Amino acid sequence: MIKQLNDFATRHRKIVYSIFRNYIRLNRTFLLYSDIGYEYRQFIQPDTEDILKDSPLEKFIHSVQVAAFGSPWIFLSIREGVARSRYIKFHLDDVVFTEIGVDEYLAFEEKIAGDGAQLDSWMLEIDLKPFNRGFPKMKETKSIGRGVEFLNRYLSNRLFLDLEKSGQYLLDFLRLHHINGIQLMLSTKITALDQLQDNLREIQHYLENQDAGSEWKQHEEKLIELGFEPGWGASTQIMLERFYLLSDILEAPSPKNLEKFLAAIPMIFKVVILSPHGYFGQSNVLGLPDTGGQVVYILDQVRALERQMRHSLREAGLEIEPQIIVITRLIPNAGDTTCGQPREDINGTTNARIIRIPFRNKNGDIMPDWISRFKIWPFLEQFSFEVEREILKELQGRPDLVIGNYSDGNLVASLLSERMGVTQCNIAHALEKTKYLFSALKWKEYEERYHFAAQFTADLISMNTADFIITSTYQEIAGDKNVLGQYESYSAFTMPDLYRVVDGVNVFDPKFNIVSPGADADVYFPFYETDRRLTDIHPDIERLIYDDKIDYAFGRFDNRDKPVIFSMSRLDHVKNISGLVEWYGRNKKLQEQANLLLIAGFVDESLSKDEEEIQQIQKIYQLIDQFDLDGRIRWVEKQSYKTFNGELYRYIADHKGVFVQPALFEAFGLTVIEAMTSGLPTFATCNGGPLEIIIDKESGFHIDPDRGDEAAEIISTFFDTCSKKKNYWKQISDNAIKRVEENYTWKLYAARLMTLSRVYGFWKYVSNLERDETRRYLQMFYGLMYKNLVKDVQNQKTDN
Ligand code: UDP
Ligand code: LCN
Repeated sequence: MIKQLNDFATRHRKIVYSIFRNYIRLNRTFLLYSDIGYEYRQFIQPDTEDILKDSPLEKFIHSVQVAAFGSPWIFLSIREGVARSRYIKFHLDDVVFTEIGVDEYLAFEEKIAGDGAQLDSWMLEIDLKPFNRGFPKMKETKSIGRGVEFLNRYLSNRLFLDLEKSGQYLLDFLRLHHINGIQLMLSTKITALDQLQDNLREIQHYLENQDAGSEWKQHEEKLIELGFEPGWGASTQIMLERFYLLSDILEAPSPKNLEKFLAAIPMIFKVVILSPHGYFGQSNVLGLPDTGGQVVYILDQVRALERQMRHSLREAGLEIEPQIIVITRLIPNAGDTTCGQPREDINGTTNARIIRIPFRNKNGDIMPDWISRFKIWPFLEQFSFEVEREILKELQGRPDLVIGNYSDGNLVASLLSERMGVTQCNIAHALEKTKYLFSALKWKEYEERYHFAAQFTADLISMNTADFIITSTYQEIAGDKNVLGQYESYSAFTMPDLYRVVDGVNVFDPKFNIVSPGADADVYFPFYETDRRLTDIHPDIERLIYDDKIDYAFGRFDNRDKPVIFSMSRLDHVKNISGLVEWYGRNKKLQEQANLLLIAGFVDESLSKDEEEIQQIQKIYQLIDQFDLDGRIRWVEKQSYKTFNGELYRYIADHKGVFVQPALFEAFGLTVIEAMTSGLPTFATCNGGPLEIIIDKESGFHIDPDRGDEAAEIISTFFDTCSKKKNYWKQISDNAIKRVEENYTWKLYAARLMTLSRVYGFWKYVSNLERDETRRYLQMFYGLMYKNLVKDVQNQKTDN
């Protein structure tokens, strides 16, 4: 590529020179992908058009992610495709492109971004690459997020190539499992691979002559005699299937058989789910600052997991109740929520519960109030110790799987999994790094408010200690052809004067798996399923939308016959509810076509304790005034009852409304699938998960939050088309319902998560020793970097 580019530059020196001089003249330190493309398009004139069209330069320009300017140099980070970054420097006078290493590129960024103080100083470089050299990596971008499939191929290959050694691992692994003092799967009677194969033959022969429906108990004596302990199956048929599978694997392993066999081993009985920050409760919490989809996700996840775990334990012939505990923070001053209670049983489960453990200050005093997720770092280590003690007591032993959520939960999961030797799964929900422009490079500017230095350090640690990582979409890992993935953004970045990451996370690592969540099918279902509808609450819904006397709402609709444009979210800056108000305000036609209904935050500023929320409240009022939206907008405070909200989506669908998700960035977007499955045509941000959830113009519409006028136009055109084409609204609505039903369900999710836990549990066992170096490196990073950064957060006053 570089050679072609330089050849082109030699042939068309003047054009290349002018284009880059043009960029320099803009006098900006950094230009991003979109600006680079825009300026380039402006440059093209009739006399240059033919030369530039499809030229190496044009391709190059389209691949630039960031251009950093320090005249006469321009350093460029380019992305040749998904997850494939390279770094180039360009000298304006020489008109020559030279490929450089990531370290040189990042050093240049540091130099031009800062105040120059760090010039030529030594920088700590974080490089995980040498530690991962021995570990298998995927090569194809289409494999990203399908790590378990790759791992099964790799493991079965290893078994195939060296049955002696790998088979012994498998045998040892099968002797490892026990529950409540009962040995499972294999006993110590079987010590060698040959013996296992012989005994497998014998037990198969024996069981083949028994009634397929007969149970373990009836054959216990024979099974035990041959070294087979409980856990193989509830019936002879199931046991036989599993014995056959193991025999096949030991003879000619295939990835499918290996996955199927590992997925059947009963090894997950006790699961701990960590979600420290926010208000974690089952009622009255949604829509509060920091409390949204993560809570909904975890509660639905727990219900689905418990069902799935119980089912697979029964299949394995074990009458054992699965145990799931969600660990969160106890907030003594929790208002009208349950977050001040140390325990809460989870509705819809038999055994799962929430356990709350307080944050403490340095003196050991309990922190009484809610603390923003950006400021919780000083409390996590102490929290993790208390959590460990509580878990051991509660579960009477170690858990089999620890699942972290968000940066804080994932860090605590790392600490616990290291201390307890348990498989660690991470779920990020919404990494902050890509939400804010240059969040790492300009970390100092963000520090006082967001403390990204501690957060990104915690992320790096937990991403590298995790045995496996679950994401909701592909783009969360590796973005798309134009946009950097959220995890990908951790592969190389710099925080000037702190450290430079040259290899932080590799998205080709098989630890990444896409397992998308769903929407609770009992609550969110299509509007036309009339038998299930909650028509009794329609008067309450109507009051919420139309009654201008209720004090938790602002505004009213003059014309009730118009359909409603509905949006609901927390009132964070990133959610961009104020953006939606502005787009609506600027489009008179859209105002004629539909009313705007918002559910978000508080309408009374004095009730909010969150800085960002207060700013958004003020901004929305200012926009309503500026565009004189009286009579067309209705803004209701957060609504935390999901049964009510489920019926509200459907009520709006009854009246041919639509749903808009205008976020500047949305990691996944549960409201998007809730609205879609209710049958609402949905317009959602193209930045993040919705880009993947919605197929544009088929099951909904993508809108670009940076092009608000265009977004408003897309919505307006939709209403136009609906008035011309009788079935249009129904067509999009049906497609939306179908899209969610086929791709986003909790049943699929739970089965997949359980399979992953077992396969990665085995992988952890096989590769444990080889990970010691990484563990030690990360411990040092934690001790010397993270703990210091935390002190800085601590030194700031913690008043939310
Ligand atoms: N939600 C709610 N009431 C509100 C705002 C949000 O019940 O006032 C719910 C919403 O239905 C969804 C969740 O909170 O289930 C928000 O999840 P999403 O993934 O859309 O965004 P997050 O808040 O996690 O960033
Ligand atoms: C957090 C977010 O910001 C959302 O985009 C997700 O849908 C939610 O968590 C659940 O994962």
